[in-house]
Amino acid sequence: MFKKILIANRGEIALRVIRTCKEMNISTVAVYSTADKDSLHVRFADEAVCIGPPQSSDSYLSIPRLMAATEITNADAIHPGYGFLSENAKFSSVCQENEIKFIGASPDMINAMGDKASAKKTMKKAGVPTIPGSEGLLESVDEGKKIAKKIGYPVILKATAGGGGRGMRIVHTEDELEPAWDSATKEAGAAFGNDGMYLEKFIEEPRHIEIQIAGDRRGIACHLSERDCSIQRRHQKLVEETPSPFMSDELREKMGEAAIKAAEAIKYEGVGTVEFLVDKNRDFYFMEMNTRIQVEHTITEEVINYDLIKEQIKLAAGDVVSGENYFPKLHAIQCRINAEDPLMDFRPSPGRITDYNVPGGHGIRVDSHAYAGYTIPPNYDSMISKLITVAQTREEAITKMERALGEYVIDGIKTTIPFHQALMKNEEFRKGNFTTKFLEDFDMDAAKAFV
Ligand code: MV4
Repeated sequence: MFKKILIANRGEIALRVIRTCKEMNISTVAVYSTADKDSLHVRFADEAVCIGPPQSSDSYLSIPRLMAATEITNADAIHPGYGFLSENAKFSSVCQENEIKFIGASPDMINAMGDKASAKKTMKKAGVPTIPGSEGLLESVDEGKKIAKKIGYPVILKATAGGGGRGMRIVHTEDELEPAWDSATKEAGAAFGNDGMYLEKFIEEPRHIEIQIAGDRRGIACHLSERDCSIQRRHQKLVEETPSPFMSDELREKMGEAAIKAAEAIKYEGVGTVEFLVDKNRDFYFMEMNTRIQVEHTITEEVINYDLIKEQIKLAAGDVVSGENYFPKLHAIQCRINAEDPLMDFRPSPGRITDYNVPGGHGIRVDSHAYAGYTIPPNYDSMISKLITVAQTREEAITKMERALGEYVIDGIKTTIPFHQALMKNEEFRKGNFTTKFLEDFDMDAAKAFV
C-alpha cells in the first residue's frame, strides 16, 4: 500500500480524499494556491505545500509544480480528484515516468476515452449499444449530409474532443447542416485544438443515466449500479440520485452488463463511469466514459455502503475486485450547493461566509470544505458543498432533503439552496418525471419563496 499520497486538488474533494487516507493509515500532502491558504484541506492534511498563485494554470494545473511538491515531500502516489488534471494524459504519463502512482487511468486509457469518436467505435465493436450515425470522424459536410439523410433529422454534430456540450450542434434540416458544421468546427478548434467532428441521430428528451464500474489489473470489472444525472443546467449537474426513478430491475441488469462489457473491452483498471443516454422507449446508448472519480460518487457510496475512494486507492495499489455487482436497497439524493444566485441566472457569488450551520441527523451527509468565516475565492468552481440524503424510499429521501435544506444556513453569499428547495416541492420532480430538458422549462422564480 502507498505510504504517502499527494492530493493534486482543492476544496471538498481534496478533503474527501484526505479523510479516507487517514482511515487507511496513509500520510497525506495537500497542495494549495495562495488563494486557498485558509482552506480545510490544508489544515487537515499531514503536510501542505504552496504551489503558486490563484490562477489554476500556475498552481493546480501546473505539472512541474505538482511534481516538485511530490518530490520534496517524498509522496509515492498522486490522487488527482476530479476536474483539473484528473483526465490529463500528460500528467498521468509524467507520473509514470517518475515512478509515482497516478490514482487514475493510464495515459493510453485517457487518450482512448478522451477522443469521443474513437471511444464510440471501440464500444460499438465491443457490442455496447451506440447511437446510429457516422463511423468515426466525418471527412466533409457532404458526407454528413449523406448520413443525415439516411438516419433522418434531427441529428447532432459532436466534437470528438468535446465534453460539456462544447462544439456540439443540433441540426434539424439539411439547410442547417453546413452553417452548424462551420461554427462547431471553429468552436472545437479554438477550445480543444482539435476540430474533428462526428454525427449521430439526435435523441429527444433523453435521460442521463450513468453506471459506476470498478475494474482490476486482471481485466475483470463489476458494476455498482446507476446514478440518474438528468437534472442539469447548461451541462452542469445540480441533482443526482440513485436508483433512477426511471429504472426497472431488468434495465439495470442490462445497462450494468453493457457497462461491464465496456470496461472489460478496454481492460479498464480503477473506478470509472460509463455514461448512457436513455430514450423514452428505455433504449440506452453509450455516450462517454469517465476515467476519474466523479462529484456524485457519494450517492453510490451511501446506497451500497462502500467507500469508493478507498476502493480506488486499493485498485491502484493492485487489489482485485470481488467480481460481484452491487444493487442498491436504499435511495440517495445529492444536491450540489453552489455559491451562485439561482435568481440571477446562477451568477457566481464568491465572498465571505459570515454564518454557517450544517444540517445533521439520521440519513444526512454533508461533504464540504466550507466553514463560518471562510472566504470563497472567485478563481475556482463554485461548488462549495454536497448535501446528500439517504433513506429507505425516494419519498423519504426527498422529505429528508427538504428538512436538511431548511436547516442549512450559509449567510454572506448567495447559494443554490433556494433552487433545491423549490425543486423538492415540484410535482413532476416528485413523480420522477424528468429528462435532461427538465430545467430548461423550470420556473426559477419558484426559488423566490425560499430566499
Ligand atoms: C446527445 C443528446 C441527444 N442525442 N446525443 C450533452 C453533452 C455531451 N456529453 C452529450 N450530450 C448530449 N448528447 C444525441 N445523439 C443530448 C445531449 C444532451 C445532454 C446529455 C446529457 C445530459 C444533459 C444534456 C443536455 C443537453 C444535451
